[in-house]
Amino acid sequence: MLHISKLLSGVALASLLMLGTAAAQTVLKSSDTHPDGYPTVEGVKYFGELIKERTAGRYGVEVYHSAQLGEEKDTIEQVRSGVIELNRVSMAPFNGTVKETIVPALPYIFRSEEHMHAVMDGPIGDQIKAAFEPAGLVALAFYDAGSRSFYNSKKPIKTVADMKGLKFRVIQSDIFVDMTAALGANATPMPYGEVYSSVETGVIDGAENNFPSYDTAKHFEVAKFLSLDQHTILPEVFVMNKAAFDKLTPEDQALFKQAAKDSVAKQRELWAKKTAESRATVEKAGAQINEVEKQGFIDAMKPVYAKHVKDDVLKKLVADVQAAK
Ligand code: GTR
Repeated sequence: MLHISKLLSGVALASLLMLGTAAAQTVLKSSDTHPDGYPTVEGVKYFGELIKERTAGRYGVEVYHSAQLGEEKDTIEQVRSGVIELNRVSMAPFNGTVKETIVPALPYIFRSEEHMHAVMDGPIGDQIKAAFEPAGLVALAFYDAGSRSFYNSKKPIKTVADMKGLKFRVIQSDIFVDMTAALGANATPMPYGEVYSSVETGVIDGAENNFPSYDTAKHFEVAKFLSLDQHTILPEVFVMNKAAFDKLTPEDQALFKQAAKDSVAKQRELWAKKTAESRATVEKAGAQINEVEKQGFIDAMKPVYAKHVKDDVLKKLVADVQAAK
């Protein structure tokens, strides 16, 4: 008897130990353009650990990082059609389909990262999240992406006049195209994965992004002048295919939403750390970073607002964001 109970507890222990590493019963696929270890990849992995733990292994997540499933725009189609269940992307590529995402993508709409957090963590953020549903998606969380600035291979940009004639790759959104044009430069939207070689071969002079992207995609190697105009403080979005979400029980839906919320704190912590590390890395590698005369950039954005903030819904949202403390 003693032997059997010992044996049984041994088996129980072994299966308990396995729970941590064994695959979940239903593994949800998630895409990310960034490499393993990048704060967004780690944020989604953390979400996966939480749901696995909280559903006792019924659900888990596999993150396909490093654009294994394709460039961002293609993976957005995959999550909308249900080929994959989850995706972590920028909100800029949604500007044409989910109009409310235009608001956080507007240049200089946020006064600081704190202002962005206050807005996106509150009712305005909820309104933007809800706007994803008609596009077949449930927005589970917003993740930090710092601020985006221009970098190029030619020279430091100090004033708007320095932008004249430069060719930049911008993220795939008309707002970014129009913003760059309003600054006197030329914009080409193209997939993220093509930026490095396009700068290297001189097809473009540079691009725009945050410190962790500038670092991990190695753009600093080919475009060493980074000018901190900080045109947007646009957060990322973590979405789920709506049909897949609707199939969950109400309890599991609440559990997924809570896990996503809990992963935000983790991602923000990782983001702050990675931003500092990336800045140090690129500076050490010879990147030249400078401040710009920002007011000139802010003033130049009037036509972008005039063109993209047209209907009453967007006008009210913009006013609400500006009024938020
Ligand atoms: C990054 C963002 C990516 C991708 C990329 C880009 O900051 O995290 O999702 O949108 O920018 O510029 O394409």
